[in-house]
Amino acid sequence: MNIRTIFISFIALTGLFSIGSAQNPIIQTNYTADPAPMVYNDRLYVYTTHDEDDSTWFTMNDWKVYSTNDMVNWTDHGTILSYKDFDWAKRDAWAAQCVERNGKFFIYVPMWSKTSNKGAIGVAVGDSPFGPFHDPLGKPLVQSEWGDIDPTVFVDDDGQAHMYWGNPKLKYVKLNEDMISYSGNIVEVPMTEESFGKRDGKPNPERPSKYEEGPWLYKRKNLYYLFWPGGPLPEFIGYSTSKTAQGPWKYGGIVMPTEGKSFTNHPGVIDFRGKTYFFYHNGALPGGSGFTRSVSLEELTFNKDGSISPFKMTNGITKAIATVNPYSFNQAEMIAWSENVKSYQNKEAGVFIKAKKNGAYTSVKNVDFRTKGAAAFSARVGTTHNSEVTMSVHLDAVNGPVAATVKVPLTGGDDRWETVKAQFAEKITGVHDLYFVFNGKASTDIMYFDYWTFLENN
Ligand code: FUB
Repeated sequence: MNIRTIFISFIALTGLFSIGSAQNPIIQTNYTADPAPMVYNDRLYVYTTHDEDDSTWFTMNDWKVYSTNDMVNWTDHGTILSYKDFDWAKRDAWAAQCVERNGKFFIYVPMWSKTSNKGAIGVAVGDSPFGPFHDPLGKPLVQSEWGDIDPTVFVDDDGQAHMYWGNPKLKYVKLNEDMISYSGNIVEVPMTEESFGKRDGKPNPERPSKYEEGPWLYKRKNLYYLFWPGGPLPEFIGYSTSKTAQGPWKYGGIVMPTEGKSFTNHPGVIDFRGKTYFFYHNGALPGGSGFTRSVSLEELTFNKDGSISPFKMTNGITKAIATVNPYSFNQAEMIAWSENVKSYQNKEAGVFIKAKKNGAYTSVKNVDFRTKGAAAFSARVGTTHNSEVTMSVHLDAVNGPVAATVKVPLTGGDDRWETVKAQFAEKITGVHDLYFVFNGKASTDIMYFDYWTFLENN
């Protein structure tokens, strides 16, 4: 019996078929929030903030970036910037956005300034989506008053860039071509009912409309959209439109009603390969809350007149739009879904993952073994335990047929790694989802895993 026959028998026995399971939240290996998507070289990146584990406040020290080629498998590129990279900042690495212009990457970041003791917005510049980024100004780009948070930057077709930001006020500036300075004054946007809707509940002079914070500027068919979290808390996401990037804005309605175990939400909207995607956050991961949030994703569709009908949070996008090549070196931190796995980074391995419990697993969707099929599997792994630790590769379900099992060597630390190999009795061909299942007797940190690859048959 070959592996394909085993799999078909397995399906017949269990009634299970490889239908898409939950894909939201898209990142399970860290708490992430405030998603800011960017497309570069036909790949979709999402920059996120990072809620520290067990946070009971917005304890946030750094920013991360993840990317995908297929909308379901997300590669963790690790921490790319921290408030510590800015001499003038002392905490609060809050909602950021990165944009590319002329081959340079500009990330706009709000932080608490130790010089003014107020929030302020800085900018860092890098030569790749992952940086390294540096602060070219040595001081904030914008420092107006309390509430200088949540920058969004949009470069228009004519080259003019605008940066909007603010809580509770909404402000903008026209950025210069260098993207690290601006022209003219900071403009305060009138918070009218017509622009941002009539606020429910008790009148709040500080917040005369529904607008709270976290704006996201986006353009479609010559219409500008501002997406923003609205109040009173817990936040929903609303939108306003305008014929120019500077307003006047017209309230459009609710995009995403309040939902999902977090009293904040945050929009990020982007076009990618002919579709529009809407990123947001909630508290959906185990241990999730308003201070331990997680980034999720939906497809965004527009009505014929450009308006948006409200939609709810779902299980996410389950169908991959491209396949994964198993014969490349694939990072262990490229994950469609995982349980009880955390990601880390160090000098020896870059970003890698650790299985925190016996039975922890990661999955990778839509892996194309082609017709020749795979003959062998290898992976770079290690453990600190001398009791038996194994990693099994299952096909199409976490308890699906086992394609390969490797014994994980005692390397003694995640700064020491070994590459292990497994041969198959039978070929694997065609398209499969892979499940890497980690087993060992220890109560925590079962093993660590850096990358994997298959060898194609001749
Ligand atoms: O993540 C910290 C703050 O919470 C953000 O800056 C706001 O938009 C809200 O999500």
